[in-house]
Parts: sequence; C-alpha cells; structure tokens
Amino acid sequence: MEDCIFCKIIKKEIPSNIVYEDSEIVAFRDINPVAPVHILVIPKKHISSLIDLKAEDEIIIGKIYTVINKIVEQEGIKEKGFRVVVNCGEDGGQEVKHLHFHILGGKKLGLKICG
Ligand code: DGP
Repeated sequence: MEDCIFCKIIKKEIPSNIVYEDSEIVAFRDINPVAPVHILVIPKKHISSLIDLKAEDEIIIGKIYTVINKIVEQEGIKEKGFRVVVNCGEDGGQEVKHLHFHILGGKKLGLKICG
C-alpha cells in the first residue's frame, strides 16, 4: 500500500524506533505514547484492520502474540503487567488503516487508556 504510513515504516522510508523485526512482523515505539512503554506491533503484510483478516492470516496473528511476549520481556513489563489494544474502525478510534496491536505498560493503567 503506497500511501500507508506503516508500510512506509516497514520499508524504512520514514524513520521509526524499531524494537523488534523479523521477516513477517515489525514493532516500533508509538510516536505519541500514552504510557511509559507504548509499542505498536504490526504484520508486514498490509491488512487494513481486524475485520479484514482472512483465514490465511490466522498464523500471523498467533505469531504477533508470541512477539508481544518477547517484547514485554525485553521491555521489563512482563511481570507487572501490560495491556494489548487493537482499535478497529471509526468508533474504535482506528486512525491508521494498517492492523496494529498497541502494547501499553510501564505504569498502572487507568480503565480509559486505550492508546
Ligand atoms: P490507532 O488510533 O489505533 O490507529 O493508533 C495509531 C497510532 O499510530 C497512534 O497511537 C500514533 C501512531 N502513529 C501514527 N503515525 C506514526 C508514525 O509515523 N510513527 C510512529 N512511530 N507512530 C505513529
């Protein structure tokens, strides 16, 4: 997707603070963090949102959760806890139309914090 900002991050066309990368997944720090740790985990394949997932995407979603576990350990928030949020659609507050998983942690999160 040529005009997708996260695809540009994947292609390193715009800079980001990458904390994890493999052949299918990349994770980078959110530009507007709402918690001390605020990381976005995305599939390199362009999937617009949660509702656009196809049966073939089941494997990558599982891998994303495995990567989330690695990142929370790396960031030192595994034991105290964290939150994973996926915003979907207009009412869900999704601004970037490339499926992404927010990892939020590093403080006690209030119920209203959702990235
Ligand atoms: P959402 O509202 O769920 O679509 O969240 C999109 C998030 O993406 C938002 O928290 C800000 C972040 N974001 C948007 N543009 C950029 C960017 O260019 N770089 C980085 N690192 N984060 C971005």
